Amino acid sequence: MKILKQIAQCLESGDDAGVPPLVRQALTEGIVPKTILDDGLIAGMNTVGEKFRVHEIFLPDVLLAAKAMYAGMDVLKPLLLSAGVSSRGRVVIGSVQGDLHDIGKNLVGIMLKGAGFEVIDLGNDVTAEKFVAAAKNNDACVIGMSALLTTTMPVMKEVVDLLKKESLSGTIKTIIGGAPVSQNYAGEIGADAYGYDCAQAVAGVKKLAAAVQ
Ligand code: B1M
Repeated sequence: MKILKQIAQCLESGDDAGVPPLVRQALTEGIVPKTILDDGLIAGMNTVGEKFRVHEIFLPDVLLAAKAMYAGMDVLKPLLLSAGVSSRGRVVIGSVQGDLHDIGKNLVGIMLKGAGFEVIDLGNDVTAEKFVAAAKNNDACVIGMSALLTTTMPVMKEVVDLLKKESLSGTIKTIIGGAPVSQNYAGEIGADAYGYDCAQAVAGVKKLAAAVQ
């Protein structure tokens, strides 16, 4: 669809004022929010990542694209939230220590809220100790961790290990996600679930919450 391509291109050029009207236009054309998110905004961001990887663009360009991504997400957020039902349980989320990437984590938070979970968002650069303390203090049933860097992924294992050490693995479950993370990695570190995208994150959290409640 032409409009989705336009959204992706506008995001790639870092035009944060241009993206929202295009997203609204896509909605009036009857395209569902999830498609606009996946095939417009995220598709554009993936191209940005590829161009950055091959040094075709640089960090300031990526920052501008991130700003444009957030401008588009602001339009979709109320629509993604509207499916909400009463609380299914509390989930602590965050991007792991050393990681400042928070767009994917924020999307996961929006979708979880939309699915009826209470979300405690610790932001980015979150230590293992902070994840576990927040889950304990808030009586959360799941910790959701996001990592976009290969260098920060190991913090996920620290969280899993800390839960084990404090004998909390039975009552607080873990789910991980982010571009460098995989189902295999989840198995390797002993995390309870892996989400490829925010929709899978919601499905995974639902299963984990049902298992501990
Ligand atoms: Co950075 N960056 N970045 N960056 N950045 C990547 C990740 C990179 C792959 C780019 C590249 O080289 N091609 C690369 C990592 C290489 C690696 O480790 N293998 C990289 C690098 C190197 C860096 C710096 C080191 C660059 C530098 O300083 N020289 C630096 C590190 C900063 C730090 O964190 N300490 C850096 C900085 C930045 C910005 C600040 C400029 C900006 C982030 C802004 C922000 O988040 N507020 C940025 C961005 C935007 C990117 C790319 C281009 C896009 C990431 C993104 O937001 N994607 C990225 C390239 C890429 O991923 N293609 C890149 C859109 C988002 C919706 O997708 O977060 O993957 P994502 O989330 C998905 C799924 O992964 C999943 O659901 C979402 C979709 O539904 N998901 C979960 C995510 N979390 C989940 C949790 C779950 C379940 C699913 O359960 C809990």
